[in-house]
Amino acid sequence: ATAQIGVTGLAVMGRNLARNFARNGYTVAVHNRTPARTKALVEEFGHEGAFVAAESAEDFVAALERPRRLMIMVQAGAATDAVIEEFAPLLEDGDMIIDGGNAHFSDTRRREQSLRERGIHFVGAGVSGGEEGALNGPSIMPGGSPESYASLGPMFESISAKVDGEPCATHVGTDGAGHFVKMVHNGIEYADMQLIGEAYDLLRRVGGYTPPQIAEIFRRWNKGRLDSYLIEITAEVLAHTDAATGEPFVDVVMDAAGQKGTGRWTVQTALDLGSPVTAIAQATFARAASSQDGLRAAYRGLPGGTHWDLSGTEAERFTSQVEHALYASKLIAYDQGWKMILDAAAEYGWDIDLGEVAKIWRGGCIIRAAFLDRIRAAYAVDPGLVSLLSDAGFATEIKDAQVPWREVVSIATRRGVPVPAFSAALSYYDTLRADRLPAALTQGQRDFFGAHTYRRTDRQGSFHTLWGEASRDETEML
Ligand code: NBP
Repeated sequence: ATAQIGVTGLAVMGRNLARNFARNGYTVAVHNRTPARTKALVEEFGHEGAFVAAESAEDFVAALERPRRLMIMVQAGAATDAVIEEFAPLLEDGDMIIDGGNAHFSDTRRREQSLRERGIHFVGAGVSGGEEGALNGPSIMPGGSPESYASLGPMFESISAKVDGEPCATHVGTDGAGHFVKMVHNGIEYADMQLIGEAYDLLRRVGGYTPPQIAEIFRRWNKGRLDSYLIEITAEVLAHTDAATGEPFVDVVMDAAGQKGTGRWTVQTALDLGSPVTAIAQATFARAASSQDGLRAAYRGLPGGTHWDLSGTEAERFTSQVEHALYASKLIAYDQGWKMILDAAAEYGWDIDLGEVAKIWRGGCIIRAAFLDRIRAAYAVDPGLVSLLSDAGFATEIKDAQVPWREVVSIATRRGVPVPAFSAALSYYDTLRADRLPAALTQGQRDFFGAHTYRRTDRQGSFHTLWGEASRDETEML
């Protein structure tokens, strides 16, 4: 037994993670259901480090030093359960199974509990950064027991991305906390991408800019507070010309967005938790709407807004307004994601350090951005922040964005350019900052038709009004 870690499941992700461990000096046992993949890995990349190729499950387990660290990188869902069931009987007390796939956090909670009862540490670890990240440094979000992190942490930290010398890996919390946080990361990613898409659409349809000109605008923004991987690649995509037609690449791509499901999971889970992640939800629905061919055909050609051309100076001013609107909306989308993590932490008893989450998202993952350093700094000042807007710096930026943000949403509405995420973010902001909400009327309606009762602003207790009675008496309910 010589290997410090074993990786089973050697498709793109597993293969690259195994190579990353090996390149960092660890001896890695490698295994795959179809042995050809194991053989290919060792043949192609054996020179990169120390690999122990195992054909059978027994050989694989025997190759691992104790306590064993066995990482599963197979398809999420039934395949993961099958692989756990294959290996768990071969393991002993204190051994660790790490699932680095995109598991739903509730599956991770179930698996953790059942393996804990069998003396095995089960660690659901969110791994972000795709194929490239897995090889060169992902952001790693492990859940599971603190004891397992004491053993695995140094290894995860050594293969993870580094920002300013700090690793993008930390113990997020117990059981499913790591996969939960990875799911919210992806939800935020959906929102970030949709907001960038809306900014592009506005610059094009209202600002009158061409895709290469918008690429330049994004490059400029990427030098400021919006500095991020997603803005950087957006500029690349917009600057790209299609070789076959000579048209801007973005104009030859079908405008129907796909999804693999993590955004949907975020929204479904948010509904269960009562977390109002409206910008993330709009971004997820925007992808769904884009793929509704029949519905789009039925709506196409219906009347919309008014068109008018902007002068050169107006377009420049509008560009700066869009930057404000994008930044403010992004701030809100992140705030929604952060609050959702807090809500889940309360629900599932996780002790999650939100400043640490910002820290490990600064590198390796898709939403990596300078902005995350700001979030981290805000939590360093006040670890108990309920909202990012309670931070003085973010509060100032939201204040400065007020006029341009509202102007952009209103121009978009008048011009008939869809801005579901910009407007959801703005409405969320206006909802939460309001002194009074029409929720009072909702309560009245609910009490009227369903005797659902209401609370009063001036007295304690629960009340019901006898709506059908002439006197409309109010009754206090016990
Ligand atoms: P895939 O998700 O395509 O899974 C392929 C691997 O699963 C192969 O090794 C395959 O073995 C194995 N497998 C399957 Br399918 N069913 C199995 C079973 N019943 N028993 C044993 N092995 C089985 O691989 P991937 O794209 O490398 O992703 C791995 C995990 O990482 C997934 O959970 C994915 O969601 C997650 N993830 C992916 C990315 C990404 O960018 N691709 C990013 C982050 C996380 P075989 O070779 O014998 O068919």
